[in-house]
Amino acid sequence: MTLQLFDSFSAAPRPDANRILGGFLLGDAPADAAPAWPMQRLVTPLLGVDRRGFEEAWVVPGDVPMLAGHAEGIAWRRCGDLLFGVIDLDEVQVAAKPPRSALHIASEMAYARIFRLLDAQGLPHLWRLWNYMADINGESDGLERYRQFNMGRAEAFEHAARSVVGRVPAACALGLAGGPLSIAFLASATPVIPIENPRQVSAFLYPSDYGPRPPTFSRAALAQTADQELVFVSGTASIVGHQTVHLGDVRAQTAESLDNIAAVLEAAKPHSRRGGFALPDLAYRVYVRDAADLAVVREVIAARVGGAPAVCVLADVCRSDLLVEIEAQGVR
Ligand code: 3EB
Repeated sequence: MTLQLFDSFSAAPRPDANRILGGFLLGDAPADAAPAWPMQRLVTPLLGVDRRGFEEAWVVPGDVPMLAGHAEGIAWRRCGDLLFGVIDLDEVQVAAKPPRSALHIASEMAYARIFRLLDAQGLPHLWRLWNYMADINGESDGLERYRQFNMGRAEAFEHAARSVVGRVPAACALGLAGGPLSIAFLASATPVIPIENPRQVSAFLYPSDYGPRPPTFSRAALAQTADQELVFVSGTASIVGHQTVHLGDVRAQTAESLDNIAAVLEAAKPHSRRGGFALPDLAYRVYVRDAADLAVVREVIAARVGGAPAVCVLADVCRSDLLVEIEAQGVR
């Protein structure tokens, strides 16, 4: 099984719908009818391009049967041992049960549903998760909403008897102006190699200064199949140790984030069968808190990644002092 990444900024034509395992649509273009494949929509402006939409999709070979399903708010497709799904959960439909907020409960519920689906499909190994929610830095019930999400996520992992430290998937968690709690996921029958960053405290070991429960993700995941190696670099920000550095300085925050990605790639190298990945080998998604920072962010990234693709969107990063977050993936 080979996985390929399609994106709508490339010159290549979009592959046949029956070969798309799942994907993403970024941008604030009015929505067309939902496609046949699971697609996570990020309704937020694209930055620095003359386009209203950016589509990205994971493409599988045409000769392996595609299975699909839709239940409990999850749309998914499976091809061989790989499954891509999206769950959208409208938290206003979820009742708070003090002291647990609606977002806390919705997060726990969404992950519990994902874990049930993966158990039913016999594909327990999560590779990568993409988490989006409205108003991520907003506070309700005396706690920042990202911290509420972290509580629900950690509880779901525990209820499913999954580890919350060490072997955890790669992920990102961002805020958008509105919309549901939306979680996309890529899972498989085989585990990934989780990679940590020697420059950073593992997020799952963050001290309680950042909330009652630490985030459940690894800094990167290295996936090895018979004929491919894939790397998923989690959302990466200007954090050294466990602290935000370069307060208010978007240029330095961007450079520090890239230093962190480079360090993660370096840490992955000894595990690679193909010599690892370097910064120019990856495709980037960049979350910028303030559109006015775009030019600086793009300049710093371009200087380090060469011509590698990088799509920028407006989004809130999960600490209010972080101005930018960068994630990346690569296939070879
Ligand atoms: C950080 O390093 C920045 O909660 O899933 C990055 C990637 C971040 C994933 C998550 C959060 C998450 O803590 C924030």
